[in-house]
Amino acid sequence: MEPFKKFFLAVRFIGLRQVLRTVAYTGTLARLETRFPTASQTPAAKIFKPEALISAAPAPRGAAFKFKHGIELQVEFLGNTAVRLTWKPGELPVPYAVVEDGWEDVPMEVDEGEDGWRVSSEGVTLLVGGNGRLRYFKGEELFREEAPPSYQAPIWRQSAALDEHAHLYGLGERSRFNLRGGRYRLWNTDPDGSYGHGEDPLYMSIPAYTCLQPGGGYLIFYENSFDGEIGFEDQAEAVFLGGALRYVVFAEGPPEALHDYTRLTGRAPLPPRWVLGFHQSRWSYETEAEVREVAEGFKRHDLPLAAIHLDIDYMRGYRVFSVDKTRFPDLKGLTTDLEAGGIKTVTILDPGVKWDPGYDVFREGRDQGVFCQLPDGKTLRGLVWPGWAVYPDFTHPAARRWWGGYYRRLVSEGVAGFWHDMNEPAAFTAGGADTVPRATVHEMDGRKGIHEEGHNLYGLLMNRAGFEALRELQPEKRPWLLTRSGWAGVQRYAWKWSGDVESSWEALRMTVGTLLSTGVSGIPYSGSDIGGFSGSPSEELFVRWFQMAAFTPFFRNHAAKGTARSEPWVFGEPALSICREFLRLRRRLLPYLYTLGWEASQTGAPLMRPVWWRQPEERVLWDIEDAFLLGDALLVAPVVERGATERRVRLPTGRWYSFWDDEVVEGGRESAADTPLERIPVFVRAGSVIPMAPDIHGEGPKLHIYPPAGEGSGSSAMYCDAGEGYGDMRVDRFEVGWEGGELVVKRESEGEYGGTDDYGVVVHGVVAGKGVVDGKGIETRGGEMRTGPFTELRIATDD
Ligand code: MIG
Repeated sequence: MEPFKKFFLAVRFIGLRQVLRTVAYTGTLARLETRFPTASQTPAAKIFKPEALISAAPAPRGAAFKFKHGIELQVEFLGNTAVRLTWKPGELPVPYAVVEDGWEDVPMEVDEGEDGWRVSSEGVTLLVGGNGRLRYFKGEELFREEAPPSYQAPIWRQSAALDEHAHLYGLGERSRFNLRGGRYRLWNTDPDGSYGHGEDPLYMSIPAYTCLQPGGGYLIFYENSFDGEIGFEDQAEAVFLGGALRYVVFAEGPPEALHDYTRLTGRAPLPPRWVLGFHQSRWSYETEAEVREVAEGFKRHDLPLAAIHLDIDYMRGYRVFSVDKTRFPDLKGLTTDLEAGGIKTVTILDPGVKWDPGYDVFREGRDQGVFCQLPDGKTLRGLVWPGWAVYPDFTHPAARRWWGGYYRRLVSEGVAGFWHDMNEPAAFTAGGADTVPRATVHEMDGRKGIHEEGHNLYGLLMNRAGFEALRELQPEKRPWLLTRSGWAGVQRYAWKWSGDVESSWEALRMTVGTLLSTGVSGIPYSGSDIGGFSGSPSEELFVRWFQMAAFTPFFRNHAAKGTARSEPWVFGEPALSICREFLRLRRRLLPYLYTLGWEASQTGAPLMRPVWWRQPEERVLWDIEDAFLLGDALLVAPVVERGATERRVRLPTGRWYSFWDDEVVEGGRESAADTPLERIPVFVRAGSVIPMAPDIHGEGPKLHIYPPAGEGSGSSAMYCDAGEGYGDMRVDRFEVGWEGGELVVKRESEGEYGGTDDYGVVVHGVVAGKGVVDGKGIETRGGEMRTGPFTELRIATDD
């Protein structure tokens, strides 16, 4: 954007006074960076490599090596296929990302061979060369090879060979999926209100990536939160501006590697079930009356709605944890009325606390010494929505407790969930860095550190503070937080939305990749602003975005100030009817989505998965960035082109059914699918059982059965519980297969939750005849039958 235009836009959004402050803060920031340089800005003159091995000795779970120049390497097997390496010098990380360090003992061997030391488990052999070169083998297969790393105090640099076919994915939130050929900064950044394809970095970086390559890939996680960079040009290169060089290599295929990665960094707990419904938001619904009107609109147009979000204008002068009483005179009354209509209220929270001695949150925080300070001991003063503001130091346990204490204020007003924005942390500047000075001091839970290390942890720990507070405040409820920023492990506390994506077709296409990146980085719940954030979408773009979002874990409509209103009815017909259909479909899919949520809590698998997730050996799938799996059963191919009446879809090998008309489509090749405005291509994997809610309330779940091909079989699950709290649960596991012309569904159940004892069964793709439930015949009407709990259901078919 031209600077001139940018200036006027800024004045319009934040006012002239705030724009002038922005100019002032930009100057202050530059001065502070010069006044308090960090070690990485003046690194040591000399670059050291391990060069020669001095000593090697077995150590718990592995071995310890000493090289020249004081360089040390520690190797520890966490599991049979998970090995952790730590190069020093450099401080070890405060283990904010890690929840499980005590893994079971692994049988191991350490011995010296011709080509170096071997440290092996049953699964992996690591070969440590005398010069510090590392080679990783699975059996005979070399799957990773690292050159000796280099240390230029305090900076570590490492490079690893890349197979010419290797594809790389992850690194948190990125504006593309396949990362090959680019370099990516590890520094959480607000891209200034709008971003599209290729923008880097974004709000959430995570130094973990998955490598797919011929012969099998791996996942690597660098437990180092310093500013840094990872690139995948000719080689995989990693740079960290401080700390020890510590990383864990998980030598398995994607689902297993992510399982182990999330064993290390934690998994997302089940959300309250309502969160899986549709959310309506806007910056901002500014008054109570406006919110009521929106809720009314959803009711009038017969559109199911789970939640309304209140953006920053509900606050009094952007003071966090306050409510503007002129615009929201009775928030409690509002949330109570909404709740009566089945709608929850979510409010935004920004970390910046207004510098205002007359404001209790500021005063109390100052008295407790929980705000970030500069190296000279002065409280850091930054600039955000409330004007001059201070930043809680979430790396301080006292700050987390202090901050968490305020959620009670909004919870008692009936607020059901919280939306954490601006937690990169962001600050207003006129170009350049838009955060706090790099030398800002952090408590780091007693270990002390600077912002260069604490920056990427800021969002993670703000979410931790909120999550822990809500657990304590409402022990009978499941906390729900939505965040913009985070780091490894943030999945334990919050869902992630992809921020200020532009309203364009390119951005819609990119968003598939962005959400997939987030998912393979360990965060199972993500979503984007429907229609894009920073712009007013056309009806067609809005509809296409809505249709895709109906299959993403987080399903929310949101847009920037100054854009056209975009509630589904604003566009008139046919958009309204199409949105209604997809809202209903979403509601029907809730049992399936909820089951996937449970799976994520057990295995770490994201709800939205790359199409290669179960078939990573199919190389033609590695480049697909415009389609995704929802669980293993559904494949969604959103329409990301204007005016498209058909699109190409490549299905993984195997049999699939069109979700809309049960047509059989054989995978393993590309085919064309029709894309009239009211549809996007969706396919179901043969052998799946999809639990779906009925269209109308009051009946039990329906099991939609998609028969496997030929001799094949398939297993699926249905998870149920009360949808909130920590009571009983039940999992039904289904096996589907053919036995002599009969379709056989076996069910095993585990857990005490009662809920349903009435199942509808719908058979797709074949003509279903009589059903036999545990030996007793049941009637079939129009391919559907109803049964109580069963162990075995045999269905005669015409096939
Ligand atoms: O500086 O709260 O990404 O969703 O509407 C902008 C106002 C601050 C950025 C978030 C966006 C939100 C907006 N916020």
